Amino acid sequence: MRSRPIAEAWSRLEASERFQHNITELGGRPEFLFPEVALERSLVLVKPDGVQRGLMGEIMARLERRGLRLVAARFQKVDRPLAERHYAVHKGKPFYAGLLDYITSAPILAMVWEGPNAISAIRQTMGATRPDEAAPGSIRHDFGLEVGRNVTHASDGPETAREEIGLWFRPDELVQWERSVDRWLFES
Ligand code: DAT
Ligand code: MG
Repeated sequence: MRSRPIAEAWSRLEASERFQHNITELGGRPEFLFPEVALERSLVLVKPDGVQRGLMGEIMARLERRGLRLVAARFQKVDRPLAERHYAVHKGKPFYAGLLDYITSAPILAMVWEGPNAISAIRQTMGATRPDEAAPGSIRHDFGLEVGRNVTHASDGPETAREEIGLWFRPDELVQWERSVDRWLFES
């Protein structure tokens, strides 16, 4: 059952405060408590292959057209320590060394996007990890062939998103803004 007074109080909070509440008090699952107002955030990377192949604009366009809202963006090189922290969960796997070499090999575009159910929506737009298993129409299907050259990264859950956004961006780099079309995209 939806709780309108709580939702109204929630909607009066600044977006940055909402995000704090999302990730701390609500255990990263605000949609259970506030299904009509929760916005999720996800880190998105256009990896070196995507940048080199001129796909940054295409990937941003797909996320924009989906209705997601850009929160932060930075074009940068990735040093080894950042790569190791970002992919710490994969340490020890056979592909780990190659993954670090790949992500540090050339500049990437790091972004944060937000929207209702942004994490699952963005993973869906990216497609499965292996391009040969990604759904037709997804980015990894449409622009990739090999798992080690799969064009993009996106956070895989609320907790991962919180950690990754904190790793790649300072809080003051996250831009809180509204679009006049938001009411046509976000139900409340
Ligand atoms: P995702 O990027 O879809 O979250 P992941 O977190 O399982 O996938 O793996 C991180 C990256 O590591 C993935 O985008 C590509 C690479 N990778 C994963 N599995 C691999 C494998 N079996 N061989 C080579 N690279 C792999
Ligand atoms: Mg992953």
